[in-house]
Amino acid sequence: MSNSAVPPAELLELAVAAAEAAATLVRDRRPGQLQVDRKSTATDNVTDMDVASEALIRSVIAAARPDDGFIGEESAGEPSRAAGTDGVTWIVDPIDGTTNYLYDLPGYNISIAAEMAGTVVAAAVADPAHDRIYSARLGGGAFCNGLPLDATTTVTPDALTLERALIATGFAYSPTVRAAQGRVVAELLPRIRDIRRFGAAALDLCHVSAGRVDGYFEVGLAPWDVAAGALIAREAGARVEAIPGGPPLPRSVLAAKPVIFDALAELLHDLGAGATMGPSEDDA
Ligand code: LIP
Repeated sequence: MSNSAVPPAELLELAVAAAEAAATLVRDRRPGQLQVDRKSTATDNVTDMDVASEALIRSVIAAARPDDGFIGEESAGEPSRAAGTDGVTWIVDPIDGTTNYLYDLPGYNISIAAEMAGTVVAAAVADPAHDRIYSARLGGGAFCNGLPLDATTTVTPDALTLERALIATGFAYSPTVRAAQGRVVAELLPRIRDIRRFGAAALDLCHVSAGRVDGYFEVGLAPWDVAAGALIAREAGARVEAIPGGPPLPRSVLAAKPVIFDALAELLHDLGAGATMGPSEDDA
């Protein structure tokens, strides 16, 4: 099947179905004791449920579309798995926010994006703890449980300025990168309303989409952390770009309401937020 013959609406329906199936699995079949393995550092973990979730998503997608490519966080080291033959590639984080999941905290999610010719055209992010499914199709708007999302919504009638903005961020797993990120946050904190660290990039982007935070930035992310959430945030009316002075998307991401985007981008540039991860550091 050629690219032009794949309707994004069909990909969106499949993304939502796979995300719902995985959400039910990880929430309702969570074992009493998770099996935990180490990844890049001692605090970067994968559980048996991350692996089971990815296998389920992969099987749901393959049953409907066997010729699509697939890039999943837990099988990313297996190059043969990425290749597809029909121009559609799925980018999947089977549990984004694994630390939240490990500690049985809300805030983990399942993130699924469908990409065609390098552009994400359909996305679903499931938030099992709150029974929410965020979704978007390129040019079709963003939704949460079927209701439209508007990232430009503000919580007070005053014009939003940087000093009134609530900003989410995240930290890399590498201790040296974290130290640099902590220094940036220390400088940022007195210049904004407050900081939030929810612990899952895809949901951070969904919070931007819903106007629950005014902006979000992070360095050191991987494609599966950003692919779905970035489309949802853009379709909800947020601006989503790399951090000025930082690595390109998806390695660094800045998502914010348009009204504060430029001011936040300039401040993050001045604080060196994009440079907290050295070029040789691979922390995703
Ligand atoms: C995590 C992100 C989180 C970020 C972590 C990590 P994982 O993804 O979503 O926000 O700060 O460094 O990348 O590892 O839980 O899938």
